[in-house]
Amino acid sequence: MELTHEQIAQYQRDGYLSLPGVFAGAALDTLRGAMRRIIAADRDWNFYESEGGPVRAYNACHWDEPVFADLVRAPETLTPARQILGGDVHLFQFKMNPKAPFGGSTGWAWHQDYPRWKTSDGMTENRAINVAVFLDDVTEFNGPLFLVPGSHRDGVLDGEEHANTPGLVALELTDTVVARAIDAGGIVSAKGPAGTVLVFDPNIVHASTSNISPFTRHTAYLTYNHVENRLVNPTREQHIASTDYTPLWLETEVA
Ligand SMILES: O=C(O)CCC(=O)C(=O)O
Repeated sequence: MELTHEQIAQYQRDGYLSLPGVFAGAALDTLRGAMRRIIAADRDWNFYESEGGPVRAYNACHWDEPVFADLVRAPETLTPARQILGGDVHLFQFKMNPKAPFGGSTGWAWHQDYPRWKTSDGMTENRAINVAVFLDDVTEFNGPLFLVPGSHRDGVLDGEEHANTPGLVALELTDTVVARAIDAGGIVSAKGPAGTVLVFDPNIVHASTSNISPFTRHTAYLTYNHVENRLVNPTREQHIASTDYTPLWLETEVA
């Protein structure tokens, strides 16, 4: 799935691009089947909201699920990543975030992704991209991602450590920084039917609230990194920050 020049320019300007209807029909059913198997499995790689609480992130789903391993190499995800990053990429991270109904998940405070990867993993530069695949419909009710358009262009902003969830600490942005960013760019809510693909820059300011609706919300996040952009002092485990720099190829390229 090749992005047009206009779509790439839009991504560079806004820091995100929403592509509804990329997965539909049988392809979407296959992804949702894999989602259900991951949810039902007893996995070592999950993070929990609290001890004995609901899952906050199902990490490294592609290790357990061939369907998700295929998703990493699919034209719908890999091609836009390679186009935007301008070369060969590896998979840095794969996670599926649930938003449990009736407030079961706490949400994500305002943050940027890249500062954590720089601090904890030694990612040299922001030459990475998030490709989100909506596995459920995302509406205004079930905890959509909030994005601040254009905020990625300001680079790394002032943040502070926030350690409420072990292993998933985010560098939370200060209220002043968030207010300034929103004053400049506004806020959008990334909604769309299951099967939507949302690509976004790791420096975009983003957050999400808890989900008080009865409707669940699972989104898979694939983070690709340019193969030249090595992690110089990684401190986290492979299921969170992969140092396997093998370039990814589409199925059709390895045949
Ligand atoms: O899934 C969400 O709502 C937000 C996830 C997020 O911001 C993150 O994992 O960094």
